[in-house]
Amino acid sequence: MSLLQSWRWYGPNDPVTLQDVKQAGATGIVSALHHIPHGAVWPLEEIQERKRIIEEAGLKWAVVESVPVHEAIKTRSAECEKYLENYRQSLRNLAACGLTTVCYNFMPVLDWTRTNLALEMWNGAKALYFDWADLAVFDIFILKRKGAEQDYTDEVVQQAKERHSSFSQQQLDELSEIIRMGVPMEGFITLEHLTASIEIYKSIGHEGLRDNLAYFLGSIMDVCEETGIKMTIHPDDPPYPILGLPRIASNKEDLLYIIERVDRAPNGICFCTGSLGAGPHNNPVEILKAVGHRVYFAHLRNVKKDQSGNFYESDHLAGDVDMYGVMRELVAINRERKEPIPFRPDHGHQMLDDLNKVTNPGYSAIGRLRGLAELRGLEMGIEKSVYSS
Ligand code: DNO
Repeated sequence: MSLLQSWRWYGPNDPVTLQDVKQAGATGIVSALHHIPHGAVWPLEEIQERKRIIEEAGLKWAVVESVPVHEAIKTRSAECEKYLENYRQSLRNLAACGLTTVCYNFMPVLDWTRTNLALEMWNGAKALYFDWADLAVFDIFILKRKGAEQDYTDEVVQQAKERHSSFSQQQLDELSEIIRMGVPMEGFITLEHLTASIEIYKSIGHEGLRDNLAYFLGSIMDVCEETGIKMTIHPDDPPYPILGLPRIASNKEDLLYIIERVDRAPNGICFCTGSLGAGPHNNPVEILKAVGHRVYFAHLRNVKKDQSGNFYESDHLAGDVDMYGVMRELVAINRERKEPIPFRPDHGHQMLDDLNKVTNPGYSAIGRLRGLAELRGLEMGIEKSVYSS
């Protein structure tokens, strides 16, 4: 049984169509109802409608990515219980439609963070990029966070000062938007909101956030066990604290802590090689060996870091992540499963015809098609050479 080759599809507004997905060779769809406000119950009819569209195209909705966890749950504030009940109801509705693998993250306020969405590669393709000095420009001069300078090395602060004085207003506005963007369909967070959240998380801290995650998991596990839902937490991207916000899913210890603290089978992991691989402290193959029994979904992507810890998203098979090692381990884990583990080529370069199109950052068609093709080939090569000789 091979892994389930999947593809993130943002829904009917995605410029990449389901027909494109089929031509790329994926059979599983990873999708979410992005138009439902965070925290609201996902209505049964809407889930059924999305499922119908996917199935009519001859595909299968394999993973729900994501059912967002409302900030009131992450911060365990006043309306937490209401949002937990909503979350449980969304899970029940999903399960009623046969959807049982759910991805989520527990990153405070922001989802993934980059500072440039179009870093030009040597061959003209464009990649997503994270640069500490650009983040510092935003943090120190745009967000003006109290004490921000202390979170960067002197060298980065110096670089940030130089860049800040050389950037045009338009460049600064763009940088600010890029950092404040998460899932493109779900809008931007404002500077005011970000500043207020940073204050709230300061008092919660690392341990507090861990407790809030454990509380969230504890509150939904019964429903998961009753309905067969498997939850998969997405690692922090990038996997270290930024903007003074705590991070609790950034390395092997964090992931082990999460699965052991709420030690129930539905408490699983979305193994994202690109997120984990961006941390100089992480060895994704070793992490997968440690937590593989709870991995129910994988994002396969590569990154290339420089000495200062800046990184760009590299070709799927070329970068700091030992993709062969990851795939070999994933294939081994998959062989022990009754259901295939879905994986998707996570992000891809904007390339070829896609350079002339409006695409969602990281989610253009052709770069992901290339990634999927390479990853499927790698999988087949491992299957044949390791298991069928
Ligand atoms: C980025 C994605 C993330 C992921 C969420 C999961 O490309 O991997 O946005 O979907 O963090 O909740």
